[in-house]
Amino acid sequence: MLLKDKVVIVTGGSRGIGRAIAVASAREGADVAINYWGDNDASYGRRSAVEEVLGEIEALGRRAIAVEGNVALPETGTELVKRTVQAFGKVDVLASNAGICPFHAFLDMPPEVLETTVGVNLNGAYFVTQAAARQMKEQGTGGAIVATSSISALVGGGMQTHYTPTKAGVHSLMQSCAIALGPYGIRCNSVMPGTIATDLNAEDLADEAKKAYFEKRIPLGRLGRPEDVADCVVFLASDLARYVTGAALLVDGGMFVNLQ
Ligand code: RM4
Repeated sequence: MLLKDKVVIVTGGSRGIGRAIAVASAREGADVAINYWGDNDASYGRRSAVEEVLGEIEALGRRAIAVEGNVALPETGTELVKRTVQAFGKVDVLASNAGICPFHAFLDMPPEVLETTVGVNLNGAYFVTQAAARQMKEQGTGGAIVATSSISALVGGGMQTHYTPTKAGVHSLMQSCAIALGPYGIRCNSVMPGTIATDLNAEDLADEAKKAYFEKRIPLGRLGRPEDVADCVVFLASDLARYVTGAALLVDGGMFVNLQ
């Protein structure tokens, strides 16, 4: 039980990688607070998805709450931490995972698409990390923060000019927070998922040629699964990584290093 009796917050916890992190944390003994964003787009935090993941966690014998909110708003992180402490008495781990990637060309990128993506992916990570770190500092028993950056922090994407800078920023945020929060025993690291099959990229990967390109480019021969990332987040959140902070872990099946 790598996270026995820990309290874990997961943003974007109702789907994809976030959902896998929430369930993996519960499997390792944690109680879990998930954040979700009940947008007018049914694919964002649809209530049924939230109920499913809460049910999965409770079926593992752990407690779970769901708190709706757009992480791009500073008050969301504050409310999320408050509700978590009210429910479970503390915060030990933050998985700052919420993120969007509305693929779009650069030359006609609407300002609002850029602003929304930066707001959720980078500003949101900043605000939630700040809120969780304040609580961890007050508790005085350290903590672990794991951000979902991306392989896109290291490489570009022609349809992701608004997105890749946010993932580079999330990685850099963890490096700086590792320094700022180290004195309080709070570790900050990021995972860098490669191409993981989730609803974030389902439309993009519906292009069979693109999917085949990725599978050929990945030495392990398959797209990633959310669980592949979640287990790495659990490692970085656990005491197995007690001397790891300011680091980044590529979880990409070898794609990044595969030029030829
Ligand atoms: C990742 C990477 C993947 C893409 C997701 C949405 O950073 O670029 O290829 O599917 O973003």
